[in-house]
Amino acid sequence: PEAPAETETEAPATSHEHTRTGMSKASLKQAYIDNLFYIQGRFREVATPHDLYMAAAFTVRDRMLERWVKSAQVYKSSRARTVCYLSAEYLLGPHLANNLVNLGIAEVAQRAGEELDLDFKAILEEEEEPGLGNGGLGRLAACYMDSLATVQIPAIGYGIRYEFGIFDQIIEDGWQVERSDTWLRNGNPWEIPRPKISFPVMYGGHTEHYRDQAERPRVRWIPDMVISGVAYDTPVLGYGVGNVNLLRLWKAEATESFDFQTFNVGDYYGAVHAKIEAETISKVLYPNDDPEAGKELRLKQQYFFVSCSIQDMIRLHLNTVGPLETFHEKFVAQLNDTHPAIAVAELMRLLMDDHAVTWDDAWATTRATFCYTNHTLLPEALETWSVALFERLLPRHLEIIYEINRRFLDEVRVRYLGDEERVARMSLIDEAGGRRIRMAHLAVVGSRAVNGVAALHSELIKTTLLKDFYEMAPERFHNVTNGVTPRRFIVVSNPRLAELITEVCGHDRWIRDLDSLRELEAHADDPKLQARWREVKTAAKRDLAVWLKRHAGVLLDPQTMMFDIQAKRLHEYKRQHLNVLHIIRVYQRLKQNPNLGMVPRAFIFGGKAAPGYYMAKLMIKLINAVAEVINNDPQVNGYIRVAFMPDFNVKNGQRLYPAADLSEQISLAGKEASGTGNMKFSMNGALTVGTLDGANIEIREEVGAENFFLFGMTAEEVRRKQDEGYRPWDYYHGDQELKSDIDLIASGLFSHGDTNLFRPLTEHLIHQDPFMVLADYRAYLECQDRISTVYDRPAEWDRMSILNVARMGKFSSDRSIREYAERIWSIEPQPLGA
Ligand code: F58
Repeated sequence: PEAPAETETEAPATSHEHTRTGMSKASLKQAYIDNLFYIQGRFREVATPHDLYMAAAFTVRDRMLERWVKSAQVYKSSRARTVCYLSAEYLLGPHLANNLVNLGIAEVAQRAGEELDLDFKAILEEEEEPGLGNGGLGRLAACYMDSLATVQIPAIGYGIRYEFGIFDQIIEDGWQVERSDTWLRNGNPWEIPRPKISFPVMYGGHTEHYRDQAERPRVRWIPDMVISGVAYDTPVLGYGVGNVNLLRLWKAEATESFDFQTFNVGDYYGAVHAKIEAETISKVLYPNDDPEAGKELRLKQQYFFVSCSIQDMIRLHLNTVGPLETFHEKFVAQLNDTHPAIAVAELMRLLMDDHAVTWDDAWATTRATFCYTNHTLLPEALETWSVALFERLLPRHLEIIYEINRRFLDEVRVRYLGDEERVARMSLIDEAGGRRIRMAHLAVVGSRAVNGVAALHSELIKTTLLKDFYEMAPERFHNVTNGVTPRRFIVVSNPRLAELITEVCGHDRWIRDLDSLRELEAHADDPKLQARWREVKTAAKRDLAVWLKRHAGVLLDPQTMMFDIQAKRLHEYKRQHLNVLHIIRVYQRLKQNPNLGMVPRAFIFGGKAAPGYYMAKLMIKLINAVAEVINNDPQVNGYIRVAFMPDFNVKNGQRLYPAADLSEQISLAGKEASGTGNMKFSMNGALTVGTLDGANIEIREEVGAENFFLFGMTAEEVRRKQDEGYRPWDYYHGDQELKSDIDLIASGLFSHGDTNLFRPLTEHLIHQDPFMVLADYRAYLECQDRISTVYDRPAEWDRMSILNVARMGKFSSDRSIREYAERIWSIEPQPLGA
């Protein structure tokens, strides 16, 4: 089965109580035992934990496949308009628990497991997550896949089946050490290989211009390398519905004809080499959260999955709906950042070169197909590729980009007579220095809609990054504030909270209609609810404490300590070092006054640093160094402890969000496009300490300013201060406590007397401080003091926590997807019953 538009499938005659796919406890038990035997070749007594997991996975998968076939048939016969989400990353997290919840059989499956004497929790723990993404952008794609299915929008997610996902992080001597992620080692029960769905992908060579039989000018691309992309399909089931969408990830392989025929006949070693080179393309995810310019393999990856995906869309369209003129009516393609932006040139190429469509018609179709989401304003994260690299790798696409640019710039000239500066600014080619292609400009010019991911971010796009484009076509600019799926981030990860909410509301409709959490508001002051709310939180903290004891060797007291958590990629703009400065301040206060009656706190961090990002790695070392001193100082360690959770990923994130009292969202205003961790924490009853950045602003609006701990400069104030000439040195000398905190790091206290270790960090703060840590330091400390005061008044804190959850409806990714569907995609739900 292939949703949503496959031709070759007929539904088998199965019903929900068919022995193989029944949903009753008895059917589940029987199916489980059968799968253990017929798929794993084991029976209970000799099965390994992994066998037990695989049997559970196949039992769940069978139940999804039945719904998948039905979805494919309905979508096909209704010729449903379909969204294609193009993303180089999907940070999916473990499937099993999520699919059980979406199928609505989590409880019955648990009971079935108990009757089979299985350790249900251990089985769930056994799953290795597909870490096919770096951070927020990849996780957003995964949340959107869940919501697309749940709100019943026909969709295909296209991406890359990396053999090695984001590296595993271990901490050695306080430093991050990377280990390769081998998620496919034991097989992946959730994917179905489709060897017959494969496409050639070409690289290099040259182009030839010729006239076809009708004397039309045509172009042919003669590549010097051809590889093949093979589809691997993962079904994505919506919550409480019958809709199953398709996540189609491409694996790179050598083409048979290439390695054994076209390529040097008889040259066995050469052929094997070609195979390795081809397979390299989908081998590993780039672990950087900002692109290093000029990585040839990265461009190869991007083009690889884009080309396969666009070829697949054309195939599906020709198989079902018909002529290419209506391609954009059948499909809308969402570009998740600029990584797939080459799709604009690829669709043009395929329409013109392979299907003899004229430039004007191809352009009209292309422009009507694509939409582009921007996820960053940081200049170093904006993708550009050197023209020279393009010429070498994608010569035909370079020609097409030049022609798009020529026509586009002519429009600009006619619109803004004589404004050649504007023409240079808007060009797809950056002519300054080495000539480079601006992928964001290609994405904008080739799309009918552009959006940012939170209100502030979308405004900044219009006034800074894409100002010229906005002035030319304001109607194409939108905002769609990010969201996260409450299935994974409440129901799966925090079952105690989910149960309590359901009990208080008297229904579980909130899981698909998060706005209905508002019903909790009426109970926010109820002492009985507050007590239970607190119990739920403490239980989650206890779980986390047990885990951290085991995996980080730190002992935290869930009963007395406030859990203050910052979990996200390590980056200077996210300002983990601001958090550390606060910890050091509290430490110094305690040392000066050991009887200071303070609220005990556990400061918990999690996050990976890009392997080549020196400063981020040094921040991890600093956190661990501070942890070592504080946790071993008996004078203070009854009050404060510091823990670094190793290997923050989706699975480990699910342990953190439920256990947080306080969520740290402290980026410099204007730098975090949206943030989504902020939403996950708040949905689980954490209060936020945050700046007016990204979606924090909207979270504060929703939960109420009185239920949010705000500090720091606004984006506007940041800009002004930068324009005036920011001088961190003045802050350093103007604030005794700040100076003494930084000096304490520099003194060698946290580095066994080594005064050099952290010098790059402290010096950088004092002299450059590009993210204005020092300017926001004082406001942050004052805010943290207010937080401690409120935490000391449980009734007040609990009320605020309940109200945070009650008012998080807006941040369900279901809402985001509905906005995309209505405002950007013009696409209607296709309801299918569960
Ligand atoms: C993130 N970007 C934003 N990029 O930083 C965050 O504010 C936002 O909430 C999230 O996107 C979702 O919109 C992000 O995660 C990456 O990881 C890219 C990986 C590939 C290289 C470029 C950055």
